[in-house]
Amino acid sequence: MQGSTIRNVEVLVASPGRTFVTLRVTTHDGVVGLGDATLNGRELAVAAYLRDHVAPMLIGSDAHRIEDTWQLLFRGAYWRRGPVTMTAIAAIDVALWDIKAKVAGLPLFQLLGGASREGCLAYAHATGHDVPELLDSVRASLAEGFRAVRVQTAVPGLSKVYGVPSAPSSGPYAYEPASRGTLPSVEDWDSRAYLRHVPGVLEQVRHELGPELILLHDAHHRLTPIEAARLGRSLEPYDLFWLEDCTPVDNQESLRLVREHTTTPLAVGEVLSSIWDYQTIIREQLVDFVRSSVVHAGGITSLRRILDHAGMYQIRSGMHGATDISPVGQAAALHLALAIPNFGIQEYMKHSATSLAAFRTSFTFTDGYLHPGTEPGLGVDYLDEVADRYPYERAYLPVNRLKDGTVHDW
Ligand code: EZ4
Ligand code: CO
Repeated sequence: MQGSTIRNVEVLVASPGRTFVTLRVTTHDGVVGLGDATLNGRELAVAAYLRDHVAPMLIGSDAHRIEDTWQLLFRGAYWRRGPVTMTAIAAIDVALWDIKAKVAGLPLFQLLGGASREGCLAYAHATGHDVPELLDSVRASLAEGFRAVRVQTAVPGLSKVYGVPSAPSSGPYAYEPASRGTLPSVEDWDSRAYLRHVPGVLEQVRHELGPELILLHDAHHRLTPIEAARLGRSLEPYDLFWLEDCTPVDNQESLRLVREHTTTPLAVGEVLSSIWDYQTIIREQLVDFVRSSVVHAGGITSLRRILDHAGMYQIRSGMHGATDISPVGQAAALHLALAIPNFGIQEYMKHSATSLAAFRTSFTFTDGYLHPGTEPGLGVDYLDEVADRYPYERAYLPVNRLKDGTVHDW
């Protein structure tokens, strides 16, 4: 397979609408594979990791040896795991899957076992400063065909809360947490104010929109385990599909306490990067959904392994799909989501028109369901002539501080 040796590995950094790091692998035969290497707020660390340390190792190697390459980059680095390393490995892994599927002439999901469903149930983001604005935002998503919606709300007394844009929302996709500028923006936090306010909002949303709508909420890593337990219990009457990141997931065992107190389904993992980060959570069945994206958890090769392990415990997928996952990462998620047995739901935060001008995508959204499309490979092209018009601009995720100035989890 001389023609499938890797001729070129390029790291493309651009900010069409927001920053994306895209990896492009080209074989001697001219087959091109794309991978998403975007790590929000720390993009250039992954770009340097790939360009300076990984690319030189891959030139001349066989693009078809996906598993061997994954093992080489994981075990061969000696320094294992962590988001920078695993995002870099993911970008290579996805690009090699893209190449293999293009050589086979098949959409990638066919190489992963073929379709297990007709489409992947997607959820939208809805957001509002108050309940009427939030209801308008949910209704806008429903009008687009969504059957599942994540609801986030402002909290009285807090000037800026995760999931709610600072200016009145100009549509369901106006929210983007990373801000351009020289320094991270500072948001404020008060768990007691949040816990007092959120159950009433969920109650009104459920009451207004009826029992069938699939509702989700993201607590975004801010609560202690006992606060998370209390929130989960107080939200039980409103039948959430999941409560996400109710407490920071660094200590996997902390979810035991939450689990003992509530039947609200739990989702964690958008910040986790390897199967080891899930070891206790999965084995003790402490959550219901795994949130890792293909991009930040080592690619299709390793996320599939995590999800197979999760499937033994009836835990399903809920892959991260915020706008910092590029269209390449989103397509990779959809190929995997269509094929796995234990699919749960797919986050779908649409990219801006500017972003979509730089990436030609072929996945579809119909009646609330996403489908990766049937083009060979991932079905995404990178348009240099568009992306190159948007040079890299630094952007940071915000940081959180309590009233007394203490840094809190964002
Ligand atoms: O804050 O993707 O569920 N989605 C999220 C996201 C994350 C961002 C971080 O880069 O929590 O909005
Ligand atoms: Co989240």
